[in-house]
Parts: sequence; structure tokens; C-alpha cells
Amino acid sequence: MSPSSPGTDQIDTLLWIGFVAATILVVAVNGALIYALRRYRGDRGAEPRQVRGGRGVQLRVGAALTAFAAVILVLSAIYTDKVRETPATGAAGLASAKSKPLEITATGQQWLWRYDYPNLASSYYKLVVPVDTTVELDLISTDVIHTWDVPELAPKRDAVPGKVNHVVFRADEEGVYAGSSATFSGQAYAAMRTAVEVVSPQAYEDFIKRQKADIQAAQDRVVGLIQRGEVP
Ligand SMILES: [Cu+2]
Repeated sequence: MSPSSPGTDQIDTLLWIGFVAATILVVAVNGALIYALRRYRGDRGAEPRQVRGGRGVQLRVGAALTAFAAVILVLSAIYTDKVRETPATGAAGLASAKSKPLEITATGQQWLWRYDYPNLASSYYKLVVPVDTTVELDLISTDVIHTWDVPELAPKRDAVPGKVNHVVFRADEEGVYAGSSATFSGQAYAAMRTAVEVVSPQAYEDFIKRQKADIQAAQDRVVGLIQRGEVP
């Protein structure tokens, strides 16, 4: 994973903590087994000698394992807490999102994602957001449960019918981030992908203006056709 937002940094760190802890345990347990096997290997056919550990050994090993578990627990709690912090819009971000996050609605429906922006523009599949800006996605669904998952930018979250869930993230670098619908939501769920394009605030403003103008032009055309009687 290559984290590109403050929250995913912490998730990445958590994954590494878990991985290192698991590695230490695997090496320690197997090392102890191999040591014990070699050290106390009896002669072939002879009865091996019995070894008894004292109470002190048990306590010391128990204490060491407990301390190890406690360290992991505390680290995990700290980083999990940091993941939940809302990052603020930075200096390079969208000016109008400095005091409150840029709010965009993401609608999951079988089988695509639709994004509605504050100026009534909308887009399908691709979400365009400004860089260094706190974005709040309001996740809703029109049919079944979908999961919005763009791992490099945010923790994944469900879009549940009749409920609004929120994802808050701030993309630190411009680029395109791939995402998917991470819960089985019917036949074509595998094709229900999404992408987040992170652009400069100016490019974002241009994009939503263009989208809105295109939508308006298409609506005008349809209204014109109906008025001229060209649509039955
Ligand atoms: Cu889905």
C-alpha cells in the first residue's frame, strides 16, 4: 500500500506493527522449538531425559509475553485513534473548504458510483477532488449495501440503504487513485469500480463548472426536442 492521505499513513503503520509483531512471535516460537529440540535431543532409542521448568521460568516467560502484548495494544490504540482524526484543509487546498470540509455525496447503485458536487454537478465512476483539501463523502445507496474502498486515500466504508455514512479524507498528492466496491452487491459487483482523481483547486473548479454546463446543455437539448415535438 502506498498511503496518500493522513489516515492511511496510520493504517499503513498499524499494518507494519502487526506484521513485525507476528514475525517476532513466529521467529521466537520456532527458535525456541529448534533450540529445545537440539539441546535436549536424546540418543536414538534411549529414553529422553525429562526436563522440568521451575515456577520462575513460567513467570518470566509469562511476564515477557504480557509486556509484549501490552506494547502492541497501546501502539494499536494510539494509531487507531489517529486514523479517526479529521485532517484540516492545507494551504494548497480549496479556499472554500478551509472552515468546513468539501461535502460530496457518493451514491452506490447496482452497479456504479455516482458523485454529486455542491454546485449540482455530478459525475459517474470518477470522483474529482482538489488536493490538500478535507473532503467529506456522504455515502448512500439506492438498493443494496455497497462498500466504497479507495485504500490509498481512506478507510473503506459501507453505503447502506436508508442511512448516511461518512468518509473523511485529505489527498496529499495529485494523481489518480483506483478503488472498488469491496462488498458483494450482486452479479456485476466486480465491475463496480471507481477512481478518485486528485487535481489542483483550480482544475477542480473548472471540472465541476464544465460538468454542470454539460448537464445543463443536455437538458436544454432534450427540452428543445420535446417542445418541437421531435420526441414522441
Ligand atoms: Cu456495489
